[in-house]
Amino acid sequence: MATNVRNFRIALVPGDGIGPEVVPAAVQVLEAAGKRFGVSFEWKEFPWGCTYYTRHGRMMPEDGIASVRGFDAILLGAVGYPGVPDHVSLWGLLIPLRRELHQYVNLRPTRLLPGIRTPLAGRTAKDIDFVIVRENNEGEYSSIGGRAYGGTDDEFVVQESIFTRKGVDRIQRYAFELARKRRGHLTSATKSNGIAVTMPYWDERFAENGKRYPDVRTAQFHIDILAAHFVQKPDIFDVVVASNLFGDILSDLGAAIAGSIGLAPAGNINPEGQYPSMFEPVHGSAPDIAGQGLANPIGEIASGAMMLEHLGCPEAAAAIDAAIERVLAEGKCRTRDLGGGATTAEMTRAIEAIL
Ligand code: GGG
Repeated sequence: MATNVRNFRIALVPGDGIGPEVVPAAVQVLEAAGKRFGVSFEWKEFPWGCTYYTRHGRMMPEDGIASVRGFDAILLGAVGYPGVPDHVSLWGLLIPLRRELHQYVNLRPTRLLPGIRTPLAGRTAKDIDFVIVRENNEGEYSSIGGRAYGGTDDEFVVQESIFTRKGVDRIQRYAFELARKRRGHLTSATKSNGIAVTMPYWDERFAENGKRYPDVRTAQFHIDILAAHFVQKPDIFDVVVASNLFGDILSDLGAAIAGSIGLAPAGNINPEGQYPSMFEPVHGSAPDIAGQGLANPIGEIASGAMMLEHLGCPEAAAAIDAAIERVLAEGKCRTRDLGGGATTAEMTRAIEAIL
């Protein structure tokens, strides 16, 4: 046991569906890693989400953002449940947290782990190892727009995408920096043939920002063929930078080729550290299996490892990742999404036991 214990205050937002099942699993594993590496946690849970909505008519209290603002980080489960429209739940909780805490980078590592079968024939772990850098604060995720002539034959809706110079440059530069630390290759997701204003602008800034990084090799693909390349040649990718919507879609596809969306972690990062960053699995609330103890907790646990890395505890983070890899490589403990019968609790205990 280390002597200099570091303490972190973590806000827990389990949210909806399987969120309240996988967040405690991550806490259990983080506690175990903390004991080994001299890290302690002060957890505070915020019971926000769709159940809160049914009681209070909102997804979180008015001062919700202010109450998590002072924490070192936030660990979130999932958002959304039948009965509350998806756009209401997302725009009432996840999106305000990401935006008001200036978490403008959504980091989504995509890796085929040992012992996990990819649906792509003939591919192994060395072929699937890339990071998606998703713009997280603007782009196609926008509430600017409206409806006119409602209920008539002339009815129409308009929604504006927002691509600011500041927003595009900071996400692209973050991705260039990350590529520099990895294998030195960055792919940009575009659609500048069909989306004729914002995407040519995205491409123009990509070319301009790239001038600062002559050592990083670049590629650029329209999102449609880029999706096909994820399936047909995943080995060409190192870092992929994408707008908010493209990055979201690509990361579910990435998780699928890496064997299961239940395994995929993510970090909503405020790189400047002026606001807490927030960690959450890529998966959603999975109402179909909620409450049955069947959810794979690995996406949440691996998000917890990303949180530790972000907080400056790389050894503890690496130990959690190594424990996950060992359990998966051994192949004895498998949740339903991986073709097995293990429960959330059994998978959590297997990872904790290694730590
Ligand atoms: N684990 C977070 C979660 O519930 N994600 C579901 C989802 O649909 N998120 C939308 C997004 O990431 O933009």
